[in-house]
Amino acid sequence: VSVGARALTGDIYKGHVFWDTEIFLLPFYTFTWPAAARAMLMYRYHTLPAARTKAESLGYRGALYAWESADTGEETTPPFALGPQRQIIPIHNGVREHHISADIAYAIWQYWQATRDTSFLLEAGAEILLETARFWASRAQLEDDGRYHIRGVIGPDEYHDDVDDNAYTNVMAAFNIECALKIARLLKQRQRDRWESLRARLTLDAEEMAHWGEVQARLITGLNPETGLFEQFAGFFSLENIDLKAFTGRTAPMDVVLGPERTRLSQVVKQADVIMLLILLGHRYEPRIHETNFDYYEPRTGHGSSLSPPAHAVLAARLGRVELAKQLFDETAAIDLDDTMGNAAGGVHIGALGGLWQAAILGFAGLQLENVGIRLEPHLPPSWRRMSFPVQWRRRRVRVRIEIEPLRLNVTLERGQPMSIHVGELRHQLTRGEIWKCIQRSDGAWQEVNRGH
Ligand code: IFM
Repeated sequence: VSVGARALTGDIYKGHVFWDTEIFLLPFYTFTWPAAARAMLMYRYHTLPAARTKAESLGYRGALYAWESADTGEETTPPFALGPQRQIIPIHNGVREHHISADIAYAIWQYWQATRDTSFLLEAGAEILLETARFWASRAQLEDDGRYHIRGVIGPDEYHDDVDDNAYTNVMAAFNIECALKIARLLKQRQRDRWESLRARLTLDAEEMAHWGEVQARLITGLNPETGLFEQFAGFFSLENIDLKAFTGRTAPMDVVLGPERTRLSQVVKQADVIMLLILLGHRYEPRIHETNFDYYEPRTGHGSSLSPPAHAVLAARLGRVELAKQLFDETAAIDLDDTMGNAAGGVHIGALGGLWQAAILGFAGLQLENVGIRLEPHLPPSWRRMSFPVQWRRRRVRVRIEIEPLRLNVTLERGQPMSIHVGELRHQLTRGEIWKCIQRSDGAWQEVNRGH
C-alpha cells in the first residue's frame, strides 16, 4: 500500500495516491525509515501491470502510472468535475499528467542512492526504472529539428493543461532514462544472470536501449544556456505577464480570480514547476541557474496547491534567502494548523507536511547525498536557535545538531560503518560514536572545533 494525498485523515481525493507520495513525502521516509519507503515503493511495483496497461491504452510502450491511483493502480482520476453552477468541467490530468512515471523513477533512484538496497533493486526497482524509461522513449517524438519533443502534457503547473515540452517533464524523463541505463549497466556487470532473465522477460535488447540513449541526449530541455532560464514549456514566455502583487490579500486561487481561460493564456503558475525541477536535480545546475529561475518564477507563482509553498521554501533556503524561506515554511504549516486553504476538514495535506520536512532538512540544514556520505549546508532562519534530526544513509544512522550564533554543527555517527561528512570546504571521515564539531567563521568558512566521543 501507499499513502494517499490526505493520508487516512479525510476523504478529499478519496484516498488516491498522487506524485505527492514519491516527490514530497518519500524523502522523509527514505532518510529516516527506509523500510517504510521500500514498502511504499513496492506499491508501485504491485501496480506496474496497471501502468503497463495504461501506457498501451494510450498507444505507448512501457509503464505510464495513473495520475490518481488506488488499490489496483488503474487510473482513478475523475474525467470531469461539477463547477459552482453545476457545469461540467473536464479534468485532463488522468490522460495528460505523465510526469508521475518519472517522479516514481526519481524516488526509486533516490532510495537506491540513500540505501543501496540491492534486494529491492533486483526485486522491483530495476524493472520499474526500465519500464518507465521505455515509456518515455516511446512518448517522445523525433521532429524535423533533429530533437525529441514531448507534446500535449500537463506539467506540475496544472493551470496550463495542454502544453508542449514542459521542462520539468522532459528533464525528468531524460533523467529517468539515464537512471535506467545506469542500472542496466550495473546489473550487467554485477548480476549477469539476474540481468539476463530480466532483460529476456522484458524483451529488451541493445538496439532498444541505444534508442533510449538517443532520446535522452536529444530531448528538448527548455534551458537557454545564455540566460540560464528554463522556459516552463514551449511558448510560455510569450504569454501575458500578470503582476501577482496587485492581487495581494486575495483569498481565492488565481485561476478563480482571473478565470481559467485568462489564466491559461498568462504566465501565472499554479505551483512549483521549474522550481521543483531545480530542487530535484539542482546539483546538475550551477548556482546562477538556481538564482535566475527562482527570481523569474517565484513572483509568477500563485501557490494554488499546498505543495507549492514548501517547495519554494526548500529552494529559497538553499539559496540562503532565509527570511523568505521561513515565511513560506510558516505559510505551509498554516495550511493545516490555521486552515488557510479552507479545506482542512477534508484531511491533512500530507504532501505539504512532507514538504515541510524537506524545507527543514534539505533546505535549512542543506542535506544532500554524496557518493561517499552526506553533505550539509546549513542556513538557519534567525528565529531558530537550534535544530536536531536523524538521518539514515546506507545502514548508518547519523544525528545532526545545528545551532546559531555563530552557526555550529555537531554530527554523530550513532550506528554503522565510517562515512564521509562534508560541510563547506571541510570533509571528515566520521567513525561510530564520534561527535564531529565544527563552526562557521565570520568569513563564512567552516572550521573544525574538536572531536570527541
Ligand atoms: O498532486 C497534487 C497536484 O500537484 C495539485 N493538485 C492536488 C494534487 C493532490 O495533492
